[in-house]
Amino acid sequence: MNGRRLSIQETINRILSGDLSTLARTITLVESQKSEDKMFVNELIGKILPYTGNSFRIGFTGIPGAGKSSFIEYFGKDLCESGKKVAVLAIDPSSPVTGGSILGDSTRMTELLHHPLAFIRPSASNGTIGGVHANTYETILLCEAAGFDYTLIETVGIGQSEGNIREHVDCMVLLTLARGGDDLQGIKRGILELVDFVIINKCDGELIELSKYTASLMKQTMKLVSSPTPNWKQVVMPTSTESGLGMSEFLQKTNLFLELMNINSYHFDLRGQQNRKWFHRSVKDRVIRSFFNNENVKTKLMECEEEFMNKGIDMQDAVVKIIHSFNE
Ligand SMILES: Nc1nc2c(ncn2[C@@H]2O[C@H](COP(=O)(O)OP(=O)(O)OP(=O)(O)O)[C@@H](O)[C@H]2O)c(=O)[nH]1
Ligand SMILES: [Mg+2]
Repeated sequence: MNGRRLSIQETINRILSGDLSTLARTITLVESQKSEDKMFVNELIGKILPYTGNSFRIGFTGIPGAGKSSFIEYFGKDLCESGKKVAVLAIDPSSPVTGGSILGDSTRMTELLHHPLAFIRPSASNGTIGGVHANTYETILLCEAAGFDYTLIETVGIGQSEGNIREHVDCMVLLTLARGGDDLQGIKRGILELVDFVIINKCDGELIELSKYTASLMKQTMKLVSSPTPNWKQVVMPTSTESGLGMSEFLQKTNLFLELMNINSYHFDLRGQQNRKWFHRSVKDRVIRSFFNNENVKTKLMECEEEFMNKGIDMQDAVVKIIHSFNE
């Protein structure tokens, strides 16, 4: 933060009042590796927890270039035009740390970027675990405290990322492209079981027919795939952000999904499960950090490493010695 750091309470007050520059600076602290920043953020998140959980969290995944950013921009603008506040978190494991394509994402979302109801936060790839930033969950919570109605999260599909992002969101959208029947087999069933929507994107120009054909094949496939969301049958549809095909239908379907979540206690239960998982991840993370930052552990680790390399100790004995050193 520039100059004097705000107190935790002042930061919370500003976030709750929807102050976006404080939100952005706090997300930077969330992503920081400094222990003083981590302590500040941990206390802050604990205090804002009662003000979180209210956004509709949607994860978008798909191969690089499937059109995720363009889709989010189109959908996000539709939401903003209906008066909704939209936060977009773009996580891009395919780009280098300072990320050419992260800049690309921001520029691709230029219209949404300038919308007064939108907030776009690209995250560098360092710190990602399977395509999800280690601190994505905390960032979602901060956006919710700042009053966003929708949190849209973009991540590149790299196999494992879908499972990780699924733990954070209410609804998951897979964007794919027109392909022949044989290629369809290449989409892993494990991924299909995690998604609520399968979008055959770029259904325009020369690809209209093949996209529609792909959508019909995919519908057949999805009949056999169980849905991750109770009482929801996965939707398969072709779309194009160039022509606008399917985009208003997508908006309607997501509204239906949201209604369904609110009718029964699903939303409430899901938030409980998500917070519980986050609690476990956070505890694990902090235990690991405090263990490896312990001076005795650092020394013993180096000693054992030498012994191990010189074949003076086996792995199991080394582990026992290192664990014991923590309490010495
Ligand atoms: N024809 C057509 N092109 C599209 C459509 N949507 C996106 N594109 C183009 O496809 C390219 C990739 O789009 P992006 O929105 O950046 O795709 P992405 O999935 O976010 O890409 P990464 O973030 O790099 O993984 C761009 O050149 C877009 O202009 C569409 O509906 N139709
Ligand atoms: Mg993108």
